[in-house]
Amino acid sequence: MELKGKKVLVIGTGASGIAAAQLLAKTGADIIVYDSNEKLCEEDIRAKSEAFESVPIFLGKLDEDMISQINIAVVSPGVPLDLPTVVRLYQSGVIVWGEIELAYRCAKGRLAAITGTNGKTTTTALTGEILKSYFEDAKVVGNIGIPYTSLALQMTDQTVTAAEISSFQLETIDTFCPDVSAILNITPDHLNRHHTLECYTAVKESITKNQRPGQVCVLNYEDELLRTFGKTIDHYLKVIYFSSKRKLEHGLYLDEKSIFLSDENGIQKIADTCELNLLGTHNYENVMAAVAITMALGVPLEKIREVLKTFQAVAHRIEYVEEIAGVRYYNDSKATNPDAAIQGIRAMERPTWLIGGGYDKQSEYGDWIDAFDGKVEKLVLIGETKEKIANEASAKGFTDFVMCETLKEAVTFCHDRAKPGDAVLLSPACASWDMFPNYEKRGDLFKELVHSFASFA
Ligand code: UMA
Repeated sequence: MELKGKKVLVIGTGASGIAAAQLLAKTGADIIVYDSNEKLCEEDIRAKSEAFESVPIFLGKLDEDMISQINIAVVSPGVPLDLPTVVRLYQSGVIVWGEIELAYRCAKGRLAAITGTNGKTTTTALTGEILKSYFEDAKVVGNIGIPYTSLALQMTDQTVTAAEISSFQLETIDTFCPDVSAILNITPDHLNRHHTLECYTAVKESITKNQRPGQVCVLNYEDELLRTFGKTIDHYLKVIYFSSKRKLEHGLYLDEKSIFLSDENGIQKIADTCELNLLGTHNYENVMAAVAITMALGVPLEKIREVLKTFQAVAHRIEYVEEIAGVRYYNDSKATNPDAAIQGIRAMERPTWLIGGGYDKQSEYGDWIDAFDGKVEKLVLIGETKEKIANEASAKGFTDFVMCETLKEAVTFCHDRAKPGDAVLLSPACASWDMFPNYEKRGDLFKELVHSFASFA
C-alpha cells in the first residue's frame, strides 16, 4: 500500500514507535504521534528522534476530530488493543497495523519468524548467527530488541532475516507471512493481556496464518498443544518437528547427549551437547529449532555445525558469569516467570545456591519448587514475593530457604557459603520491577557483584 500522503498515527513512543516513525518519514507519510501516557513530556519525545521533531504529538487522549482524519494506525507491541483510543480507531474503520506488519510490508528478502513462550531470543540469536555465517546479508530483528521497522528499508531481495516475534506483536499482523515460522513452546504467560490460555495459544499459532503451501513451520513435538496444531496445518505446510524426548522418524531429536537429524537421507549426528556452549534441555530444543529453520533456508549442515560450536548464551539467560574458588556463577535474570526458572534450575548439574523472588505477577511457584529435584542447597529469596514463595515452599516441605533484603546481600550470602563444585544461580521466577527498572539491570548488578568477588579471590 502506498504510504505517501497517508495520515499515519504512530501509537507509542518507545523503540517501536521511534523506528516506525523513522521508516514512515522516509515513505512520505504524514505522521501523527500518540502516547496514552499523559505524564510524558512532549519535549523529551521530540528529542528521541528527528522523525518526532516537527510532527503533531498527542498525549493521554486523542480527540474524535483527529481520529476521523487518520488512515492508518501503527501500534507498538506494548499497547493493549483494548486501550480506549485503539478501540475507537477500530470502530472508526481505521486500518490498524502492528509495527511488525508495517515493517513486513516494506521489507524484502526471505524471513524466518520465531515465537514461543520461552527460548525465542536464544533461538533467534542463534538462527541469526548461522544465517550471517552463510548469507552475505542476514539481519536479526523484532522482540529481541531491534525493531523490525528499523532495518526493513535496508533489506533487498537477497536479505535473509531472523525475527523474534512476541504474542503482542502477532496480535496486529495482517499480511505478515514468514517463509519459515517456528513456535517453540506454549505455556501460560501474559494472561493479563491475552486473558485465557486459549486466546494466547491462538495468537501464537497465528504466526502461520498467511503461510502458503510448501512453506515451513517448525514445531516442538513435545508440546501437546503444538503437536495437535501441527496436524491441522501439515496438509499444506511442511512441518518440521523437534523433540527432546524421543527419536523422531522425521525431524530433529535429542538422544542422550547428542542431537540428530532424521530425514529422507537417513540419520545424521548434528552435534554432541558437550560441544555446545549452552546448557539445559530447553537450550538443546532452541538449538534444534535453529538448525531446522536454517536448514530450511538452505544453510549447509557443515556451516551450521561450525556456528553451533562457537555460539555463546545470550546475556541473562543461564549466562555463565565466572568461576570463583571452584564455584560457578550463572545469571538467569531473564527467568521472569516460574516456567522459565524451571528451565534454569533443570540446567544445573551441580548443587545450587538459588537466588529467587521479585515483583509479584500473581504467579504460582509450586512447579518451580518441584523442579528443584534435590539440587538446591539453599533458596535465597529477595523482593516482593519472598514471603509468598517461602510459604509455598514450606507447604511443599522445602524449608532450606533464607530471606535477604537486597541482591547484594543474597549474592554475598551464597559466595560466603558455597563450596567448590557448587553453582550459584540467579533465576528469580519473577519480574524485576519491584527493585530494578528491568531484568537486564538486575542481571548486570549480579554480574558486577560476582566480578567484584572475583577480584578479591
Ligand atoms: N504505551 C502507551 N499505552 C499503553 C502502553 C504503552 O501509549 O497502554 C506507550 C508507552 O508510554 C511507551 C511505548 O508505548 O511510550 C512503549 O511501547 P512498547 O511497550 O511496545 O515498548 P517498545 O520500547 O516499543 O519495545 C517493544 C517491545 N516491548 C514490549 O513488547 C512490551 C520490546 O520487547 C521489543 O524489544 C521492542 O518493541 C522492539 O521490537 C520487550 C519485551 O518485554 C523486550 N517483550 C515482551 C516479552 O519478551 O515478554 C513481549
